[in-house]
Formats: sequence, C-alpha cells, structure tokens
Amino acid sequence: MTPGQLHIIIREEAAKYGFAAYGAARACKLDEDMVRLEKWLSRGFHADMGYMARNIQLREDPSLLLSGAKSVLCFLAPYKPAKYQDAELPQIAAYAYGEDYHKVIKDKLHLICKKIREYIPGMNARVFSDSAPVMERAWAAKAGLGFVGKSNFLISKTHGLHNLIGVIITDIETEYGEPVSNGCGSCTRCIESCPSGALTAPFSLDAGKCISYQTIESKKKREEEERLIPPSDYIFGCDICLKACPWSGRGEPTGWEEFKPLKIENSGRLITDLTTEEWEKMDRESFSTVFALSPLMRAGLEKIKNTIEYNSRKI
Ligand code: B12
Ligand code: SF4
Ligand code: SF4
Repeated sequence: MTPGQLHIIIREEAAKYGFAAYGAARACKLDEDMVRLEKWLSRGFHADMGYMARNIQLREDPSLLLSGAKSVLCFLAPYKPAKYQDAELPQIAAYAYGEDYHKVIKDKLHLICKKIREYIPGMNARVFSDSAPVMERAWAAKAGLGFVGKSNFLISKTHGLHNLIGVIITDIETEYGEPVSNGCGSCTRCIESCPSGALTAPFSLDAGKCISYQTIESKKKREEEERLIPPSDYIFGCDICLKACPWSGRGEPTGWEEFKPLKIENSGRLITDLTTEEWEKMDRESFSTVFALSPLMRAGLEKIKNTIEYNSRKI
C-alpha cells in the first residue's frame, strides 16, 4: 500500500467517525517547540502543574513513546455547541458540556487503528488525547490542521477554535501535511479580552493567572492562589479568549452526541441549565450521578462550590 492510498483510508475513516479534520506529520524531534516549552517552564508559567516539567524528553521525541515512530496522525474533534449557556447562569467551558473528551476521542482513535490494521496487520501505534506528554498543538500545526494563534489555540481556518486534538503515533508512513500560515495579523482581541492578564504577550500564557487553570487544575482554594485573579462568570474552564477570536465563527455545531450537553435524568433539563441556587444546594450524591461522565468530575463539587462563592464577589 502506498502512503497516498493509506492517507485516503485514514481520512475517510476520520470523516466516518465525525472528526472535522485529519492530517499527519513526519515523526521527528520537536526542536523549536522544546525551546518554547523550556522558556515557558523557566518562567514558572506552568504554576503547580509539576507534570509539565517532568518527562520533557518524551515531549521532544515521539520515538521515545513508540519505538520506530514514523508518523504522528492528528485529528480535530469538533465540540462547538449549537447554543451557549444563558449569560446569567454559572458558566461552564463549552468543551465540558458533554462527556469527558479523553475517553471519547481515544475510543474513536482505537477504531481507526483497527481499520488501518486490516490493511497493515503489523502496525504499531499508540493513541493520545491529553493523556501523555505529547505536544498536541505543535503536532497538529506541523500536520497542517491549523495555525497557533496569539491565544495559544490551534486554529483551523475552516473549522475554527472549537476543536480538541487527538493523536496517533505510529510506525507506518503516510502522506504529510504542510504548515498553514498564521492568521492573526495585527489582531490582539484575545489578549485584550482576557480578564486576568494570563496572556502576558502574544503566544505567551501564564497558566497561574488563567481562569481555566484556577477552576480546573489548581488544588488551591481560589482565595489562596498566589496570583489572585478577579472573579469571573466561569465555574469550570474559560472560553473568553476563544469567544473573542474572529476565527471562532468558523466551524459547524458538533454532530457528536457525546459532546452535546449532558441531560439531568428525569428532569428534562441539561447541565447547562443549572442556576447558582441549584449549584449551591447540590449534594455530593447528585453531583456524582449527574456528572459521572463529565470533565467536571476532575474539579469535583467542593472546588466548583468554592469557585461559585469566589465569583459571588464579582461587582
Ligand atoms: C497544560 C494545558 C493547559 C494549561 C496551560 C495552557 C497553555 N496554553 O499552555 C491550562 C490549564 C491553562 C489549559 C487551558 C486550556 N486548555 Co489546555 N492543555 C494543556 C496541555 C495538557 C499541555 C499544553 C502545553 O504543552 N502547554 C505548554 C505550552 C508551551 O505549549 P502549547 O500551548 O501546546 O503551545 C505549543 C505549540 O503551540 C507551539 N507552537 C507551534 N507553532 C507555533 C508558532 C508560534 C509562532 C508560536 C509562538 C508557538 C507555536 O508552541 C508551544 C510550545 O511548543 C494540552 C494537551 C497536550 N498534551 O498538548 C491541553 C490543550 C492545549 N488544552 C486544550 C483546551 C481545549 C484548553 C482550554 C480551551 C480549556 C477551557 N475552555 O478552559 C483552555 C485554553 C487556554 C488557552 N488560551 O490556551 C486543547 C487545545 C485545543 C486547541 N484547539 O488548541 C488541548 C490541546 C487538549 C486537547 N487534546 O485538545 N490547558
Ligand atoms: S482561557 Fe480565560 S483566563 Fe485563560 S487566557 Fe483565555 S481568557 Fe484568559
Ligand atoms: S483573537 Fe486575534 S490575535 Fe488572538 S488568536 Fe484570534 S486572530 Fe489571533
């Protein structure tokens, strides 16, 4: 089988499972990206995400994750909502309206590997979606799926910003994409829109100041954060710089059932309908039932309630 034939098979499989785009990059060491990553780490911009500073060599070289790696296959999983939450409700980042993407994307990537093995039975491959030290944005950019914007997002000129990234590292060769030119121009809307100054300069994000980090990843209470940032409307994640970007109008609402807002059983309502009062009254049992498949489990109810309390200080 030629690399060109294989490319067509993978592209068709990706479309069958609803990925918005597919492209591949030749596996190599990520020299320039490592310089950027090391600079980011040296400035302490990873805050308390100690795992970002560990296993650096694995982020640099895909052949350390899969012996004999030849290609990095990249996929965009579309999550754009048909409708955002009402603005007065406690806000959840749109990527978290539905099921946790890590499992959803990896399950589909395993099916794509199964299909490839019908043609190349001996293929070795590993699938990733934010599940290992892989620089997913850098690989997707190399594969030609989009450009990295000043907001740090991987932006597709066709499918916009509402796309998560899934990756297969494999020891087979296929066709490779060409990088896309940067589409930011003189725009700085993301930097101006960020309420906490987390975008310290174009392409530079201080995670310690980012609402997404503080509401999902940080183990500290909001009021104990070293880099205290203003209360916002977000109780999990943040979409402010995403929504400010002119490219965010691109892309269709997701067709993936898994990414549509989770339903609250026997109530006819969605998790995106919850009011501040309902959040405040929620107990652990109902949280675990309603959010069993949701990324919000990562933060947990106690942290979300702490954020709601902190956000109530917003003037
Ligand atoms: C740590 C992390 C975070 C941290 C830090 C984010 C950051 N900007 O570094 C926090 C918790 C803040 C975070 C927040 C969010 N995250 Co996050 N996060 C990650 C994670 C695990 C690692 C990112 C990383 O390595 N950061 C270090 C910096 C230095 O690297 P980087 O951002 O990847 O950027 C590299 C490339 O872009 C490259 N690059 C390539 N070409 C070019 C060109 C130029 C000119 C420049 C300067 C750079 C450049 O430079 C960088 C270094 O190599 C990835 C998953 C993964 N394994 O990659 C998801 C990931 C980046 N996150 C994702 C998402 C969806 C989000 C949120 C939107 C969630 C939300 N709504 O709240 C926000 C967005 C915030 C933002 N403006 O970036 C998606 C992004 C998808 C996309 N289309 O870009 C990813 C890829 C997960 C996934 N599998 O889909 N995240
Ligand atoms: S996700 Fe929110 S806090 Fe983080 S950089 Fe974007 S606008 Fe700023
Ligand atoms: S808001 Fe403007 S500067 Fe920021 S990523 Fe989008 S196009 Fe680039």
